[in-house]
Amino acid sequence: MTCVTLPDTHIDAMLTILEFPDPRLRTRAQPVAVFDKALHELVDAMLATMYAAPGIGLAATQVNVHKQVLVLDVSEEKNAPLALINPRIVAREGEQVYQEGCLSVPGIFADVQRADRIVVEAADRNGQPLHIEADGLLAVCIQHEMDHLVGKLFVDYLSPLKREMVRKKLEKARRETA
Ligand code: GNR
Ligand code: NI
Repeated sequence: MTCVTLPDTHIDAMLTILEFPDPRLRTRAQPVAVFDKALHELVDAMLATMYAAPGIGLAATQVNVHKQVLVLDVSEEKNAPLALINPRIVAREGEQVYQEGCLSVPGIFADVQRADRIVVEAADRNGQPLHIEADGLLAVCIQHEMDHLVGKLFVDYLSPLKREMVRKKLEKARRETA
């Protein structure tokens, strides 16, 4: 296992993923201003953590880094990594319902309604502009990850009663593995 340098800390290439109801998941991420080596190392560590989980996306918020950084790969072959920095949705259209999961809410799956098609403006890891027109799973994943950057989780779309059931189920699962 190699080590990477992150801003003001040294941590393993595999980053620790925060789990609901950790209050740090409610933090609003700050825009990235400098596209430096530390940012590249963060992106690479997030991709490694996402692939290892395994997951199709990961937001910096989930690894307790509160910058507007997300990574994803919705390809079958897991060979299409994408990093979006400072993403903004500039257009949205239609509705779709998808059964979502989240690495921060392990073992829980629920239907969530989101926009069917979105247009996203972002920067890539070098600060170059990215323009992405997404539909289907890619659109779901980008919206799910962008929610993380504003402190929102997919379970927030469920009723308070269901969310409480999720919290208790995770608490019980953690007790049993402790
Ligand atoms: O791995 C993931 N799968 C997934 C499935 C349906 C909808 C959204 C996702 S994202 C999730 C990884 C994750 O938690 N990203 O924040
Ligand atoms: Ni998630």
